[in-house]
Amino acid sequence: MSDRIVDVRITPIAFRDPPLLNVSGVHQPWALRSIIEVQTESGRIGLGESYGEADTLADLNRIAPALIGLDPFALNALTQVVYRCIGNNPDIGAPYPPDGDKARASALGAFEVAFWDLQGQITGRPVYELLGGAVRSHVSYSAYLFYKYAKHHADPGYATDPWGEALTPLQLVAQAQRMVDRYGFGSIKLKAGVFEPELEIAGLRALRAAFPKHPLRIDPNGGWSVSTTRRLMPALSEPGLLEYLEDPVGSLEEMAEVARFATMPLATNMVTIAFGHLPRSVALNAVQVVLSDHHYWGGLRASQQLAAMGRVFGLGISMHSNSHLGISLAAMTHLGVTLPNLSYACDTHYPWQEDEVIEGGKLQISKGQLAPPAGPGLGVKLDRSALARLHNNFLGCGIRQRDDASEMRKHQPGFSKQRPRF
Ligand code: GKR
Ligand code: MG
Repeated sequence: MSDRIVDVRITPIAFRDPPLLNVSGVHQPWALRSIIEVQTESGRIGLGESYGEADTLADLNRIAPALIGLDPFALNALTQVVYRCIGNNPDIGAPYPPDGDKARASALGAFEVAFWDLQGQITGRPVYELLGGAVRSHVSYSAYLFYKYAKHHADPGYATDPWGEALTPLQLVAQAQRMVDRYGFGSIKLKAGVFEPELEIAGLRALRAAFPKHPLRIDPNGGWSVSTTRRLMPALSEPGLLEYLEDPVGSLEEMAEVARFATMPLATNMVTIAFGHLPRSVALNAVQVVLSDHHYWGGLRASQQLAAMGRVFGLGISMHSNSHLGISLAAMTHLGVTLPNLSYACDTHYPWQEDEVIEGGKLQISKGQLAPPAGPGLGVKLDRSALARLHNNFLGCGIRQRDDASEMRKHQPGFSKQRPRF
């Protein structure tokens, strides 16, 4: 039964995002995403969700017309179309150019999820079954803590949020408590690189005291130098403090240097972010845990391949996140239940977003876990009025590129996003 693609729509959206701090600055009041709809001749609509910045939108819109006539089962043809449209290279076996690769892999991931959704609808099967079946019923997610301001700078539409300020260890613990109470998370990640590292380690210790059994991680996003990380290592090595240390430093070579004196595994979503990075990463033993992310590794199939590489080379597999809504979470969860070696709770920004674009509102994480939404495909449907409202936000918000540094300069005029910061 053939049900070919007749229409592809890319709708940019914007939703409210709290003032979360990181090494690059602070989140803007609006986060951008794109909603991808791939429609077949029988009227089925496959969904995807990806980045909403101008460069991604341009790539997706360049590819969209070339998908007309494709069969949603033809994932290799999809790959070739993407490679032809982005980077002018139809050879899917060609070496991975680090610069071009993220753009291609991201575009592929965006459409590939919609193709899987269609395959599921056509066969009456959930996506995880098409991916080989579940090895677990639920995916575990971690409480993703951020230092944060109480409100955005001079944004009358977004005066405060229910999370409040989090700038001190006590406030961090309160944030964690709220996350754990509401969602039952069983592990905790702290986004760091914001304050002097000793202050952030004091935050970790406060979390450890309040949540003695929760595995903890810290992620300064390359905000520390190698020598700072060396200085901090005794404190970070306190027994039972960290399950892994994520991207303390900003390059593969520096991660390799840190790995030589680190007492815990190093994780990354910054230095090993494409298949072409794996050989050197493995040769240098620069990282021991790779954060998968179907949005930029090339989709669900590529993420399974990454997990297989992890098995071959003894790398742990975890999952990275950015601000996102429910189509992404559904895809992450379908994927996550199929990965035998998903050895850590996955990151998600989902609790930070109040808005939703799928029917029925927010998916419910409970006991720190989520099962894939039931039903064929991804198991989620677009809420058309929410889509129109969020698109309207996009048209009016004035943001076209995420820029945490400029946003931070409204709070601290001298802020620069220099890295390493400490
Ligand atoms: O949302 O501020 C943020 C994060 O810092 C995000 O941009 C990172 O991509 O969550 C991510 C990470 O783990 O590095
Ligand atoms: Mg990270």
